[in-house]
Amino acid sequence: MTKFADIKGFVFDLDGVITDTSILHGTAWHQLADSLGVAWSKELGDGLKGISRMDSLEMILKAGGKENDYTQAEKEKLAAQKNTNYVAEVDKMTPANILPGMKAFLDSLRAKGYDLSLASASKNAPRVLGKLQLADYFPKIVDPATLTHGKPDPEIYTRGAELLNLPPEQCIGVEDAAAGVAAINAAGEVSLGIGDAKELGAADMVFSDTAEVTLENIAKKLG
Ligand code: B16
Ligand code: MG
Repeated sequence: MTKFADIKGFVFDLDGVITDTSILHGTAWHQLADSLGVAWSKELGDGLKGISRMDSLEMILKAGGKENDYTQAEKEKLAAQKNTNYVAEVDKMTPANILPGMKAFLDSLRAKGYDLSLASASKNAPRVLGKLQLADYFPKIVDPATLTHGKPDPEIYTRGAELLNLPPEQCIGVEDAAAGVAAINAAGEVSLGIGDAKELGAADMVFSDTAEVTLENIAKKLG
């Protein structure tokens, strides 16, 4: 098991970790599901966390038994419609939308010389970081458009460690979604989950809230 002293870098998820765009994603998908006549549920919304835009649409259509009702071109139009609604909300974001403690945590990582990269499935990640005024912290962003597989496949976290030129076992991956924790584990990194310990039970360590994520607390858990 990796010791705290072995850790040299952090690979971050964005949505649900640095800011709560998961609510905005959920609202925009909920709107689309309503317009398609697909019944919405909390479980359906939670299952979309960390899942790419097109895979999310597929999951919604499947939940409503409509997976064969649309052509690829029509699906792309639906996904674009959701994205237009989502981006309109993102553009209202400010640094006040950074989750509790996360700015201080990023500052402490920088001060201690840890290297950072971003492993978000979101094609809107650079835009979101800009709105939060955090773009400077993340010059190294995995481009999700270049990936073959989405989370829970390890690819995005493997690439996140490669951007840092670090072996995966020297990196901590930070996630709010079960699919993301599975991706971190499969990439061979140390997984830090933020959220419900039951939902994120596969993580090496779980914090119930972003405010608890500090280097001191990580060191305590990792030993
Ligand atoms: P976009 P993460 C993920 O971001 C979201 O959790 C997920 O709900 C969203 O569908 C996905 O990004 C794609 O986002 O439509 O903006 O490209 O959690 O991996 O940072
Ligand atoms: Mg997330």
